[in-house]
Formats: sequence, C-alpha cells, structure tokens
Amino acid sequence: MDLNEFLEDKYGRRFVTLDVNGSGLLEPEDYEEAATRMCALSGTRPDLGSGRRLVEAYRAAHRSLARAAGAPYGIGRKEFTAVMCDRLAGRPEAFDHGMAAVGELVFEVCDIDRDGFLDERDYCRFLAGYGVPRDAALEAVRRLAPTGRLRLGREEFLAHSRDFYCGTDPAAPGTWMFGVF
Ligand SMILES: [Ca+2]
Repeated sequence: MDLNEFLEDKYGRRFVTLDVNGSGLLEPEDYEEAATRMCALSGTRPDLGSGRRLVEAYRAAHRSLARAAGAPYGIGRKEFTAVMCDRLAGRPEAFDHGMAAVGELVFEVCDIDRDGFLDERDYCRFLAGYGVPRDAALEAVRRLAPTGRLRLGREEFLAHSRDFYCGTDPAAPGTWMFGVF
C-alpha cells in the first residue's frame, strides 16, 4: 500500500466514525451527537463542566474543519481526507497545536473513576460515542494493549491520537485507535 492509499484509508475510517447519523456528510449535528453521547455514556452532564467543554470543543472542531474544507454545512469524505492530509499527515506539531486539547477533554470525560487511566470499558465508551460496533472497538483495544489489560494514561492516549492523525506507519497501534473495520 503506498502512502496516499494508506492515508485515504485511515482518514476514510475516521470519516465513517464521525458521520454519526450516516448521512454521508459531516454535519454540525454529527459532532454534537458524538460529544453528547460520550457524555451520556460516561454519566457526565453535557451542559456543565468538562462535558460542556467537550461539546463546545467538538462544535469548534466542526467549524474549523468546515472552514478548511470550504463546506460550512456538510463535509464529504473526499474533502475531509484532503483537509486531513493537508493539515495533519506527517505534522505532529499541528496535532499538538490544534487538537491535543480536545483529546484531553475526551480523556477527562471518559476516565470516569478519575484514576488517570482509560481501561477497556472507558475506551469502549469513547468509541461507542461514535457508534463504533463493539467487536471493532475490542479489536482496537487489543491493538492498543497487545500484551493484556488496557491501561492508557493521558500522555499515552494523546500519543496514540497523534499517531492516528499524523502518523504514516500502518503498524502503529494508534493507526487503529478508532476501531478496526
Ligand atoms: Ca452526517
């Protein structure tokens, strides 16, 4: 698989998870729904504290993506992939600058017992927010914790996210963090 093919496949999978309502376009309501669901599954109120910050961060992420794609209401898969390739592929500093803060909020909301780690249940809750099927989520967990129990610290979670968005290595566990399907 050449690099472009790999990136298209990887960002294409992310597109599918973000298109929560399955309309074939990324709309503001997809982002809203993903964040709200993550809150609901974690027992966090979406109108207060970290829940509210997460919903707002997702709204802002959609606005920024829509601006970059020149598609204010709905971003198609091709446009999404093009923006990701342009902004993030091979540019970890762009992740740290623009997206790490959203990852921190996801971590905060999904780490229900606040022990500073995401275990398998926390992680599956995160992916369930996007409607990732359970077997696809469990396979992601296996790739992230090949030797046993998942116990992802905040930095590790961000490192996998950075690998997903910016990395060019199909074998990196982060490549599969949004599910294997
Ligand atoms: Ca949609």
